[in-house]
Amino acid sequence: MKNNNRFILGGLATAALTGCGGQPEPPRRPMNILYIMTDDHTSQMMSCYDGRYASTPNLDRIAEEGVRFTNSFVANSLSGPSRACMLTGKHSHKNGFYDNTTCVFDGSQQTFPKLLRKAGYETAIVGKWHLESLPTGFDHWEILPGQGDYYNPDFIRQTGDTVRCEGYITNIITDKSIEWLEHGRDPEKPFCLVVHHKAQHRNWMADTCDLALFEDRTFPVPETFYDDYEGRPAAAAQEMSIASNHDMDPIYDLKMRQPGRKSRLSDAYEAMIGRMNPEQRAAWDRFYEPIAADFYARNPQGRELAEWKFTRYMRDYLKTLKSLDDNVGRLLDYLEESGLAGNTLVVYTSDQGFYMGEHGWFDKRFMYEESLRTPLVMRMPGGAKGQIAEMVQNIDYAPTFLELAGAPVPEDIQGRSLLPLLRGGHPEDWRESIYYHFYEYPAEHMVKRHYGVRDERWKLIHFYDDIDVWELYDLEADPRELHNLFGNPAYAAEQERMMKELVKLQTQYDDTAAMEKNASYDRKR
Ligand code: SGN
Ligand code: CA
Repeated sequence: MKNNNRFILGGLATAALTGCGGQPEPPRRPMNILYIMTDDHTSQMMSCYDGRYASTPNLDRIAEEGVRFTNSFVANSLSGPSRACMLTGKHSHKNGFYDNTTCVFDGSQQTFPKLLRKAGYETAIVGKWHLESLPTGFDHWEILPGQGDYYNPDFIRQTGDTVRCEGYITNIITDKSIEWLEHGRDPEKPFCLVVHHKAQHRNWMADTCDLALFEDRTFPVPETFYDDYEGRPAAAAQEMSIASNHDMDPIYDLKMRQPGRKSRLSDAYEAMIGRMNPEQRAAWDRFYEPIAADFYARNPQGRELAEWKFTRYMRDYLKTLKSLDDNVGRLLDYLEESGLAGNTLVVYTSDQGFYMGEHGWFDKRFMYEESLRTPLVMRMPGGAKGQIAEMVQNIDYAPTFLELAGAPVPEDIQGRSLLPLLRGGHPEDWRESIYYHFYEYPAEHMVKRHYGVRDERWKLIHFYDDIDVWELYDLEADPRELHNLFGNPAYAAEQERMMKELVKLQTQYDDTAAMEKNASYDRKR
């Protein structure tokens, strides 16, 4: 066992502890865990991280009353893989869930909810699951099939039946979560409730009550919006460009529907709005029809079209986010009102970051900063407040929750407990770099397979499979990652150092398949 802590009591912490004065402390109840994760919510769109675009007062509340991690990263920037990393505390090559398209999560493997149950917790998950097999290790679950729907979504229940729920997804997930907290759980047990929101995932369909918001807002395009990808062939090969009508579909993504007009994804859009009830549909059409009529009448082209699409994308994302923030506020309020807040760790994060026009993109996948990073704020009663700058990763959540519960952390968990940081400590032996590996290729958005290492200042990436390209970035001099320094003799020492760091992490995490692909380094450097 590792990361043992002095609070381990084996199962429920009901025994008396000896305080520092030698006096027994009163029995302490293990802390509850509320883990809220939003799909595709990026820190550029969370006001405690970035004040330019969004206002997220309820999410910020968690950070204000607790901590905000300023260097929080994922291990594989995609939904299913991130969820598997989070549940197991292991990188993709160890948990077996590499990509969304070919994998089925092996639910017989060790996960933190299973270990929490052994420690006496009651566990539940509501919302997006996206791991193909059905959940294991949860006392209660209600999940969306696949990506789920924004309007009148179906839920798969534990009984095996699929039921349609009337309303807007973010409200429904919150209702179900509060319902379980209020009436579903065993009040005698500590709980771990996992709330997985479907918003902010494509295609950013807002609640009808939020449609009219942000229509007066315009946004300067990011500095890298017109990136030419020079020196970065993998970046040039992607299909996630806002400007491209193939990649970002005006009908499906931006709701520019007109009767008789077709596009690559218009049928998928018809199916989505086909789920709406007459009232929802009337509000929807009332809002988007005049915008579509104006758009097709003006028929913008070139940069005008790209920037118009960017504006609509940003507005829709913000509208969807408004509901998300409101609903997280409802959950926080419930914790206060029910008296649970004083003994509940609240975690808010996303399954990865997202591009909001940086490099001209939407979507994620790349090891570049915007999608490698993920928002992470936590509020632990009695815990530290402020910012935490240590590099943390989504494989760290599982050991954190286990340590908090007083449960042993199995040796094979690859993440490290964040509890010392949450208690205000700064362990000297904290990690100095993180490891990343993305596998979903060939696939939608055409982001090539790659792995790499990032430390405080440098990043080394190897794109492989049908390409063999190494990239090196100095994040201090080039935070937007526009200048690939790989092979530049002026940076040979840093390059060598980062290569050694990469091999060190691959060895530590036992990613032998990736190590075999390192051979090209010597040919290319
Ligand atoms: C869907 C989306 C993609 C997105 C993936 C993965 N296309 O396939 O744009 O990259 O999900 O997202 S859509 O036409 O179905 O909207 S993930 O967050 O679930 O990994
Ligand atoms: Ca996602």
